[in-house]
Amino acid sequence: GRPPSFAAVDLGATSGRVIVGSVVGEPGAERIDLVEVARFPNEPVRHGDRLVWDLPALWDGVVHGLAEAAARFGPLAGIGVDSWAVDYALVDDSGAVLSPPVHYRDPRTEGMADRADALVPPERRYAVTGLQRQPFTTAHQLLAEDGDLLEAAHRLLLVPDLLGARLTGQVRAEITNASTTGLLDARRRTWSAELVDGLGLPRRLLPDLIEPGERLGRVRAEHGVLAGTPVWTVGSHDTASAVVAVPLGAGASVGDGVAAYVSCGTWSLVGLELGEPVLTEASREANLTNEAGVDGTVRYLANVMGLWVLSETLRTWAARGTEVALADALAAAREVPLRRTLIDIDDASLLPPGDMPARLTQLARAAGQPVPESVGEVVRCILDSLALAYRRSVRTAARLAGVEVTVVHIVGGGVHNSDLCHLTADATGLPVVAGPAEGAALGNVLVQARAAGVLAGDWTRCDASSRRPAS
Ligand code: LRH
Repeated sequence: GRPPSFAAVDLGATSGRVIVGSVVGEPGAERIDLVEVARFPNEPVRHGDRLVWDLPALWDGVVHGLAEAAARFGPLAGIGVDSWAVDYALVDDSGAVLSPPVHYRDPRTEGMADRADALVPPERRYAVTGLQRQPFTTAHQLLAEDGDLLEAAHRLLLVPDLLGARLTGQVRAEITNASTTGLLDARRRTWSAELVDGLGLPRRLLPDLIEPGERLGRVRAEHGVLAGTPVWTVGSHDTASAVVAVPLGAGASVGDGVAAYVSCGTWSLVGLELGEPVLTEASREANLTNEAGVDGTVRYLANVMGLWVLSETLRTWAARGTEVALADALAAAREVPLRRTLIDIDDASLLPPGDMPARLTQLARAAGQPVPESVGEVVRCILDSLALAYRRSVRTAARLAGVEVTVVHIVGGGVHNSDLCHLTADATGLPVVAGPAEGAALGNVLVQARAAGVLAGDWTRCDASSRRPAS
């Protein structure tokens, strides 16, 4: 018969994909074949004075992609949904969306982290959630939310939970993504009533939590060819699914240490997989985050500004009439001396959309570095500064977790940028293993296939206990 096939819906900040993973081969020696059946742009739109996600377009891309998946590989053994973190829709008690999800790069969160601090001290919030300080954290977005809307809202649904609810009618909060809200207790993996109350947020907004690897429900009859297909919970935070796909065990062959990863896309998420969160003050000061992973693991990592800086630079140039292809930009950078200009790529000024080269110039000036002028110089500056940030993040995470890192895995679209992979090896002084490129989709499929009993039931994410921080 046909091999069991699972559809992974993987939504990134610039595009969405439906990828089918089929489990082929003998039991015990299975292989997953991935086929991309649909890819659609994810372009934020203006809604009043807000930058929001185009939910109807995303939904359309998802259902068409799933229909295509069913036509080519059906009947599907399952569907799983992952997306970027933190953003949500507020829904009423009939499930209707009250307003489009606001983009995490919208400036409405300005000052909200400070407001949250005034309600619950940052030390306390970190001790409970282990979450990095970022303007866009869900809790901070909620503090900027329209009061009437909040009052009218019955539930808050993060993007993958919203799609899961539309497909199945089941309303849950998948825990890996829930951990990016700033409202989850990192040790107990439950909502923190203390923080929800302390920040003045209505408890009713938060759905019951669910771990990855459960059956959320079956697709409702109204969805035609997909009706009845099981929907499995996966690491619905794309980074959680990407980390599932990192061959972390391969680190053992490179020495006694552990493997670090760079999940490289719009953002570069740089860090370790641990068995326990690191909730110390030193960790808070380093702004490392502890996010909930699959199988009770912890993603201990830093958000590095990522390829966003490069794509927004290319977009700025194109908007000015100077279209530069990525390949040409990278080629130009190769002609410029290494580390000509190093800036702090994680500077908060680089977060919003807008003129990126101008901001890079400002940062270079402020740092007393040569201002990058040509295409090659600007791209050189971005790549070198990214690699430097990877080094800093790998080292800091290792030090604070009390482990030695002996290999770095790069997964996600960034693996196609071989310049960046080589620079990462040079900067960290460690071997770099690149791939898979579709990490989130692969991790999504792996968790579904295990939940469905298609991959051996005793397969676990990793031996998390061996990655416990030294105490
Ligand atoms: C990457 C990502 C990252 C979050 C950010 C908002 O896509 O999910 O892990 O911090 O988007």
